[in-house]
Amino acid sequence: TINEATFAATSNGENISVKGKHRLANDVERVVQEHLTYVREEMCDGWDLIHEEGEMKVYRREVEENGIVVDPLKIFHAIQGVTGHEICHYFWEYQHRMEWETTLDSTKIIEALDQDTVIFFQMHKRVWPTAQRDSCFWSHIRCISNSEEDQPTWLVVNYTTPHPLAPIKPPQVRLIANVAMICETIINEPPLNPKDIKRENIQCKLAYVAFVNPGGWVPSAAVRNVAKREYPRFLRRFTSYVIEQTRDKPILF
Ligand code: 18C
Repeated sequence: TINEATFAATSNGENISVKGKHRLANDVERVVQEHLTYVREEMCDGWDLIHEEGEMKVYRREVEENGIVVDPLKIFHAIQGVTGHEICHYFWEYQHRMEWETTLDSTKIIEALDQDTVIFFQMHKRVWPTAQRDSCFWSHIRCISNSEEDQPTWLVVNYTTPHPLAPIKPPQVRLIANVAMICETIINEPPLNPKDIKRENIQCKLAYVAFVNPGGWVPSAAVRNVAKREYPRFLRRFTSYVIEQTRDKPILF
């Protein structure tokens, strides 16, 4: 459907803000919907289970574009004692990032588009002997209600965008990322009164999806080794961090 914002965006050839919608609102909407469709697709031909650890399963599909590894990655996990809202909150919020992210030298917010959407500029740790990577992406958090009875789905999407405050400065190489964290909350043996739900009754089913293009040539074997080691390490560390942070706090549904 063509709405006013689409019309404004196409008629003058660039994205502008229309009636309270920010200039990237259409982009955000499209990418969120793509992730919601993609996450439900069956894991069939071409997907390899590259790592399994308790409830965590890491899948990858080997894909190269012009000799550059751009392997899509999907991780499924189930975490006891936390909600999808809590997982997404800690994944999205800037002030917690450096406490669980081990692959960054720095992170900063360069623009807030609305209360759920900000633009980050990040400097990644250099992996010797390849050039250092940086990234610039919008980051959006959202709650989607499915029905009256079910807990809502929470998601965060991080998607590369150019920005005047983040010019590419060689020797840094800009990586291109399209990442989603999509979470559902399950309540096991729900007590009659919802107020009596305890952390032991809840579980978060999580899907983490990443398409990362390193933005320039790096040896395929090196990228695949780093990815195979670093993604499970990230999810292990991040989920333990959320469990630790929320343990004694009221449950955030
Ligand atoms: O999703 C994650 N973090 C979010 C918040 O920061 C955000 C990040 C998106 C970018 C992800 C891409 C990271 C590539 C970093 C390259 C440097 C790796 C450094 C390793 C240091 C020991 O959404 C969690 C992200 C978890 C990232 C795990 C690392 C994945 C590596 C992917 C391969 C890319 C290769 C490029 C570098 C060349 C390496 C030989």
